[in-house]
Amino acid sequence: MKAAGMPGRRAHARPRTARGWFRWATSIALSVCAAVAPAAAEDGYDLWLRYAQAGAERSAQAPRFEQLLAADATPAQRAIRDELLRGLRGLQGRAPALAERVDRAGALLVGTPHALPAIERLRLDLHDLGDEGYLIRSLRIDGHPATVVAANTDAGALYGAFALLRALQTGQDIAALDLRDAPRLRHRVLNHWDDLDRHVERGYAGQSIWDWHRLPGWIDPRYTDYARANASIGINGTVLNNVNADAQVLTPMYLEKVAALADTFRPWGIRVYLSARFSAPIEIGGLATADPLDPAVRRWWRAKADEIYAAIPDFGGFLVKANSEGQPGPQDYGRTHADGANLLADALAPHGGIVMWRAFVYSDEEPEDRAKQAYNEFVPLDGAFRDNVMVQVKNGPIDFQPREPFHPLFGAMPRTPLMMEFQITKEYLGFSTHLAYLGTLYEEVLRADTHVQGEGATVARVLDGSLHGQALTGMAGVANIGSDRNWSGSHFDQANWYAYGRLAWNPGLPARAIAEEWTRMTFGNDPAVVAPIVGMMMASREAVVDYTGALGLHHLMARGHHYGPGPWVEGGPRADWTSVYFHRATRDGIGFDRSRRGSDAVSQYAPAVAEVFDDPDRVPEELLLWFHHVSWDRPMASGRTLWEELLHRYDRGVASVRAMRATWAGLAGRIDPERHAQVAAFLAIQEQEAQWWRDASIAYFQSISGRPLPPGVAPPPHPLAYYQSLAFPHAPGDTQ
Ligand code: BDP
Repeated sequence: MKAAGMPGRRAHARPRTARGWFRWATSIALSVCAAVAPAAAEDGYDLWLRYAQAGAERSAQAPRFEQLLAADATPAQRAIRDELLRGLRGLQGRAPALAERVDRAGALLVGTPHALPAIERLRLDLHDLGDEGYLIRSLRIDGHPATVVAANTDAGALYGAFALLRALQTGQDIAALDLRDAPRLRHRVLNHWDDLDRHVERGYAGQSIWDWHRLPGWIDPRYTDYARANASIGINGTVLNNVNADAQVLTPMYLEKVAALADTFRPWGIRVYLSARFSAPIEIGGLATADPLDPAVRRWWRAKADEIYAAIPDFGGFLVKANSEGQPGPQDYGRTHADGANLLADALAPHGGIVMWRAFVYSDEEPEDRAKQAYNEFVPLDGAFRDNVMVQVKNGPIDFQPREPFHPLFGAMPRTPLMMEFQITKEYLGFSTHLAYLGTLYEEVLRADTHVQGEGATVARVLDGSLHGQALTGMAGVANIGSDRNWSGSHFDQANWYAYGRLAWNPGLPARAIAEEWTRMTFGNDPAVVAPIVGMMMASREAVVDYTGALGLHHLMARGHHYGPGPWVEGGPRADWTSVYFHRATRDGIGFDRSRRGSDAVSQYAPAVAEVFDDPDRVPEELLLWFHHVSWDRPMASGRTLWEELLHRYDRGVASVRAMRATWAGLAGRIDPERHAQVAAFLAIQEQEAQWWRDASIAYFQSISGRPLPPGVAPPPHPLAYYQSLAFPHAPGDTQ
């Protein structure tokens, strides 16, 4: 990522000729414009690491770093030093001088006591910072004001360096710093759903960034920028390939490519992991079975792990999707998920690797209620997994819908480390064209109270291990990264990558604070820009919930590609892949009865939660139709009937998008034209599609409810059949 230079710093020599005068005057005029206008030609590649805007805004009196003391003996140390030089050059207008000792005001010391004697001499208390924490402190050294970023490891120093740059970028006062921070979760990983042919399942940002064909010979510089961006938000692991895995990635030819990526990421504290296909021993190993209890299968995985670690000594481990959506798994041999996970765990254990075994499972038989399956299959296995296994659980019991209750497995497996799986890519929230800030979704889930041990047993506390004393902790985010120049397909989708990383580091961070941080780093510190953008972001996810189906409705999207509305979807291979299975709308009412009188999914939650969810009068209205089948005429808190409330929410959602468009239009001239124009165009698409969701959904639900549209609710412009006839055979991101 290049840091844009400071505008208008060049001295202008006065010309002598008339033509020269004209050119001189024009160049002065242009440089004055450049000094006041927002930076031009922003294509989003620099993400939140632009290192420019805050510098342009900083006053000449602001303290500067004049000297940098940093070790450079290892690739990791050089990465830190170079990032600081790059960042400070952009932010301050000039880079600090590299120095070995402090001899003037404004020294910055970065590193570990071990690597940098100047830090060793400070005798700082680093004992509680662990392997990845850091402290940043303003102090005086030999009478000179200085700043130290210290840690026990290079990784900690790296995170500290990025935290310091963040403080500068967000316009914080750096004269009196005193920060200590360490990650609350140990494994903070991205899950790429990238296929080896560069197709990205549920990817809306172009192709996979992994150019497998040219690896390992060609190391795209983008890989380093990817690692920098991840390190800047604390991500320390990446699963390179799709959970619907191709066994080929475990062959020697691909492992060489994986090793090249691992080498590139290592200085940035990032380990690589791979999705392992459970039937790999058959497909690439020539065995007749993949039975986890078969000795030959066990030997095969051990040898495979040894082979991987010989090439990648810090390989992170395997992610596995087994016995889910047709993927092979231990149940094919009458074994359990624990048998399967432990097979791989045993192979990885001698090398320190872990298994992330997904709980997104459902059996081949049609379930009575798909929401109950993961709990039913996994709770009996609590305590049966090896120490180096984490069970990776999606945030809700169905599938990354715009709103779901928290997954009932959180809190229900006290003897098993559970890892959160969030979706960063917006499969169900408008692909990459809709503006939907997911920080609020993540926050809602992380703060949900499981009540498993009284009040305050939040999902975040299940994850950080404090609730049940787990040492192995983590979070996974399904990446939204692709080959698009702006990485995520849209400028605002970068915020979701950012928010995911910050919450994986500290699940207690407020979504609003993260949105503000990101906005400042991405669009600048002008309060007239920050406040409106943060306002848009904070309201955006609720808008999507409203225009796609509020009040606990879920799984209403079109079949297959999931683009656009499809509340009418029925038939096909499985009932639980249809919309009608989930909304259960009839002439009398709507909603999935998961109460004790229905599927009894409520009983998978702790009693204090179950009691609330079970009662249609107490369950939050946002989840009413998730847990209850109720009459269209049911009175709601607003005084409207349920039918009217649903209509109201559809209209409210569209109105929110319209309001976002107006806010954004008002920012013209304050944002660089390139990014402004693209966001404006995408918001126009979003408004159109929100309207489409609203119209199609109302047309459909009215055909079922038979209720009239109250005054003020516009009838859909087309008959239901029109919406049902729309087809999008090449919508992006579909499964192959
Ligand atoms: C669903 C996606 C599908 C994934 C699946 C999973 O539609 O493409 O393979 O999740 O998480 O949401 O395994």
